Amino acid sequence: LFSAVEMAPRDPILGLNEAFNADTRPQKVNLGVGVYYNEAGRIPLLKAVELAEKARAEARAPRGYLPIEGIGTYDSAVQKLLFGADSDIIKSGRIITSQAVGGTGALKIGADYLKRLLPNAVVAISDPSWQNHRALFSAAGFPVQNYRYYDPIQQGVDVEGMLEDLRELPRQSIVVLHACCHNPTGVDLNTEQWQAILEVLKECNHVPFLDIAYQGFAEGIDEDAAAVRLFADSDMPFFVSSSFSKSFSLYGERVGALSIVAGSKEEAKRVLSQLKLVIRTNYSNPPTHGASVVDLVLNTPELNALWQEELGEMRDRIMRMRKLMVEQLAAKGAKKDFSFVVEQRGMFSYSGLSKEQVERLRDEFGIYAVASGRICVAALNLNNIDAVTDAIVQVL
Ligand code: PLP
Ligand code: TYF
Repeated sequence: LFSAVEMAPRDPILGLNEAFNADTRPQKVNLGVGVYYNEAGRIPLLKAVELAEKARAEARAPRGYLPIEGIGTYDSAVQKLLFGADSDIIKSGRIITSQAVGGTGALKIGADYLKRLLPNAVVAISDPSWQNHRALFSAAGFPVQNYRYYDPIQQGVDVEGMLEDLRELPRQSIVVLHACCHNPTGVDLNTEQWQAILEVLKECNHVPFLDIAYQGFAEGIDEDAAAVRLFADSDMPFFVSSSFSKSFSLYGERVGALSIVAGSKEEAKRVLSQLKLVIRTNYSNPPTHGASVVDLVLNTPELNALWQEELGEMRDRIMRMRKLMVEQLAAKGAKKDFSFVVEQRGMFSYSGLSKEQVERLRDEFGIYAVASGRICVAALNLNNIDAVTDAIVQVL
């Protein structure tokens, strides 16, 4: 049966983790995978999460099946975070939200539902994008194209190119957009640029699919949801996949959500019924633990405030690392200006290092980065940053 099965390629980023784990050099540093590490170099267990888990253990909650769309109070809390607590669009009943198995699971059920709704559509993703976007929409049966996004010369967004490419897509294409903290570049659209993109999407009847996996990592919870809220004010139907993997440091618990904005409350109900069919034939219903913890934190004012404080600390620490990296590289006489690193948002920096330089970082210094030159700034700390900037200066 399996004699002719070929070895599939490794995921380029998760594969890096395997190589890193196998590396025996004690000074090794993993700047590959998009995970937030604290100053001690560990994935934190947030205090708010710890308290919610304790309360949950003490309540000895039974583990029955959840509804197909997950925990209702969790789904409403997700809507408030994304659209704003006083959002009119929530009150209108036009949004449906379903708990999902991480942000990836949200993209997957969204993609599968869209395949039923628009079987002949084209999907467009940014160039570059999180590599799983292409893989996931291709696996759902869609042809996947790129739209121009990152301009390496200006280290910014090629908005004109992006608008042009979006206009040239067939009408009613599905357009995947990073709502904030673009992965891998760390370069986001500003408000005017979002507005211009929105106009073109509307004109072409495209279906926006906003992916927000780093809410709270750029400026703040509300600020980082600005694009989602702009679309909410537009009357357009759209999809939002969201994730708590990073913002709650709950990577392995797989906590995310898919929200869909429809034209009316009545339409939204029918859409939810169809989405539930997709979920039922996929994993039946989502797991309880992670979403229960997030539900308790978001819906308990003191825990919510504590979580926001902890998220703010993560955001501030990343910014300190960006600044320190730029200062050290300049002080050490790097043959390149890295000041753009402080302008980039979220966990990543598109460093501009070449594939060969990334290879040298790994082989000679035990420093792991993605071949594209993407480094995870959230993995830097006061113990490893000197070694990292020394090594970068040497490979330049
Ligand atoms: N979307 C983007 C842009 C991401 O960077 C990630 C990262 O993991 C995800 C989605 C997936 O999130 P999750 O780990 O919750 O599946
Ligand atoms: O881009 C990253 O590093 C994160 C983590 O298949 C990730 O989004 C990477 C690859 C993957 C799943 C998650």
